[in-house]
Amino acid sequence: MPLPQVEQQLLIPPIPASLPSQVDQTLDSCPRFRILLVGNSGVGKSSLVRHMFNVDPEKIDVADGRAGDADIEHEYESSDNPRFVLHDSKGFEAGSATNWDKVERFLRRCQAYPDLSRRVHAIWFCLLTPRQGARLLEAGDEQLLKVAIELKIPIIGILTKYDLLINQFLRKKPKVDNPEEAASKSFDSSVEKLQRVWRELSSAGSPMACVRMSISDNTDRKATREMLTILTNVTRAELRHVEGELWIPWAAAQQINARQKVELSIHEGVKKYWKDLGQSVVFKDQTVIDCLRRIHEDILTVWNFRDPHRILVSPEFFSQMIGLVAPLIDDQAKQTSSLGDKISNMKDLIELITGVGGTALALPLSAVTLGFVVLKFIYSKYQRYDWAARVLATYIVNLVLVLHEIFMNILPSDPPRSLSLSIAADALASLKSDLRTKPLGNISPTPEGITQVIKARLRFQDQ
Ligand SMILES: Nc1nc2c(ncn2[C@@H]2O[C@H](COP(=O)(O)OP(=O)(O)O)[C@@H](O)[C@H]2O)c(=O)[nH]1
Ligand SMILES: [Mg+2]
Repeated sequence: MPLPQVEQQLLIPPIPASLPSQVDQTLDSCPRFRILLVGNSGVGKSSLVRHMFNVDPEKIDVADGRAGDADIEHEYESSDNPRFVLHDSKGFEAGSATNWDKVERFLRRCQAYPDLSRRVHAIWFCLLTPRQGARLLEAGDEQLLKVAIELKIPIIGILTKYDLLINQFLRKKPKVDNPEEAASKSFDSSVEKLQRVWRELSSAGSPMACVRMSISDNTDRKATREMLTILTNVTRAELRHVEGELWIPWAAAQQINARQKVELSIHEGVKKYWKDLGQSVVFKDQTVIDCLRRIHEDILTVWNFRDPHRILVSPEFFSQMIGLVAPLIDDQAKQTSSLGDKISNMKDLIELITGVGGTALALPLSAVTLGFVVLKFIYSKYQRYDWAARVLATYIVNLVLVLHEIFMNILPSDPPRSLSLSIAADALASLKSDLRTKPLGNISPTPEGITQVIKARLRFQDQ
């Protein structure tokens, strides 16, 4: 797969306006997930944001160490991940009453907006995991909990630098023979203190959402990823009480939890473009290549990869993905004469492609290996055939699987992670090899059929 050329990118024609993005439409009412970060300077907010949203902290800084400088009104955003926006508040150290007033005023004003996109969707309340007798909450902290409860803003307690608590017990070895367990117990008792405060303030009956976090060189990366994954699940779960489908911008914004991406891909797909693939009304009169591109780009919007070279929308990647369904097209097309026999040679095919005019996506030369029948199929108008539906359904499954593979492969590297050509090529190769040993078979081209195959392949049922 050669590097996509910049000039070529400019030539990629837009998908026709008659095939509007379903995902954009869904996200239109609330395109960004808005989080208020609360926590004293140095507690680990920037590190958390860097990992969760896969952004460069240099470019989006959360008021590092500039005491008093943090303006809660400021919208911190990153061009590397357009799906989230942060507000930063310093913690409530004793005596910082003015700061507290500002936060309360800000929250009350935001939550009064009728427009969901302008409200604060969640508060991440970052507290240093207490060590040996240290206090957890400061004077103003209870006020924050009170207002969050009153305004029904999901609030999640994040106890940061958990590794330092473990270290403390490690140093006590051999007196403490299981430092991990001792740290866990100490953590639980801190959380219990927090829950006591919470119970006094909240009438809901459910405990406060709390997670531990450690992001440091002396923490196993896998352990960090597990903690971050728990935070993605807890954040999503806390949104269920809020009106609107806030989990959608959340799932698109976070860059840790592949399962949430898959679930959102399915949720959006089955609303429109994955429906009735054999009888599609929305695909009527469209060329197959545009139908595939719409499906493709909608799924990409959900995954929201940091893809500076635009590899995943390049004609090269697209033709590789078509290559995966090429055998299916070849097989079926041979058995039907459905593709219009007017086109029987390369010259006619080129006419067909150029006939679609400047709007047709030109596949790279490498795509010629796809063969005549395949090219004819994708540049022709969508037709209502069962086998065409199976091609589209198989394309969808393959794309979700390959994006999942890419996501999981880059996840272990340090953020900000960018997609590279070799990562995309490796994921494709790995999927191809999987498909050889375990072919997808005949997918039922219904939303249920597609969903079932994706989940079975990714073994989601087992979790
Ligand atoms: N040991 C340890 N250090 C951390 C952790 N999270 C952040 N740090 C470090 O603590 C310092 C402050 O972190 P930063 O994320 O900038 O905190 P912020 O001021 O709240 O944004 C940096 O040196 C981080 O590397 C953690 O979980 N464990
Ligand atoms: Mg910071």
